[in-house]
Amino acid sequence: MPASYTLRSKRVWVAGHRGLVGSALVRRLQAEQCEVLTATRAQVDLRAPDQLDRWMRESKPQAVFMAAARVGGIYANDTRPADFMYDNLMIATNVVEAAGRHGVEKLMMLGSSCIYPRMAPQPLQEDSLLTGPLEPTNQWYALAKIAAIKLCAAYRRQHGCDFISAMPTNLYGPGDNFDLMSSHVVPALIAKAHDAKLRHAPALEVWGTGRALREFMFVDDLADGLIFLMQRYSDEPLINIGTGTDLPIADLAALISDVVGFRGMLRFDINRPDGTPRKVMDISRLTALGWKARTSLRDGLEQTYRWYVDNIAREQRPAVA
Ligand code: GFB
Repeated sequence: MPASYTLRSKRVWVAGHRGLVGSALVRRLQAEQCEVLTATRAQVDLRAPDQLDRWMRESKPQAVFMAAARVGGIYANDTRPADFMYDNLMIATNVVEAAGRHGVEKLMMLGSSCIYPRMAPQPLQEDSLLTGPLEPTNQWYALAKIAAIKLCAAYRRQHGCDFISAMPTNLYGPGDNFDLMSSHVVPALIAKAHDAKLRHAPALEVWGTGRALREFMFVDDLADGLIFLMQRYSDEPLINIGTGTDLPIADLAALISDVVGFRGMLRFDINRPDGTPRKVMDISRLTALGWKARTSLRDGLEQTYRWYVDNIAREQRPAVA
């Protein structure tokens, strides 16, 4: 349902402002003539309802982008199920409940394409939610996010809160996490390709078969789309946000090698999991509202690599594959 909500002159809280998505939202909100509110973990632990209640009473946000979450790539999700489930359940529950109690006008919950069943028809439609078993490597994170989406729907129904849920596809960009054991594939391959180039290594190690298919969206495009949805979307069903285009991980690795200037081979480690065989979003609901992503994958990777060289690589010793 198209809606009209303005951020102008509002107090807008970006929960999770230091993360990949939160920092892109803070950048993009500079153009909206609103007051951006942020809270560090030292100020408020979002898992602690009392701390959050106090902060909400003092800060009085009118709109909330719920970008705070414990996130990570396939290895982190698979090996730290308790952290991923507990932290995300607690953070989402507390923020939604506090937003409802303190009269927040509008809240956007952010999820992920991994909430959809592992074998859901592709492209992934919003209606596929809860129609089949989840991907085992990230079911813990996915379940917490599904609970968060349903919580927003429940507050909407019972209390009339204008809480909406947007589901981004796999993301990348400046400010990403480049730690090899907890990162997603794009920052991992950028860091490994850069390191392999400097060491004149013969090969770049890529996890899995290289055949898994993924869609990638540049985080500044995402921030623009989320602000568009905050202003234009007001309904219970979740809404996908992506590019609608995917590619095999092997092709992504070849493209990243080219962007980084690594000329060696790709070596696939099939002892590492592929995860979901394919994840590409059906973006027809979003497109019908009149928004689409602008940055090509190559452009986005070039910007991300430049950010990595300027901000991370200079500070670091060589990465380990
Ligand atoms: O980005 P990624 O960790 O997350 O992995 P998921 C995507 C694909 O890239 C998988 C492969 O098939 C990986 O095996 N890959 C290849 C690599 N080389 C690497 C590497 O060096 N590092 C990493 N990390 N992957 C996550 C979920 O799933 O996606 C989260 O676990 C969340 O819950 C997030 O939904 C968006 O796409 O598999």
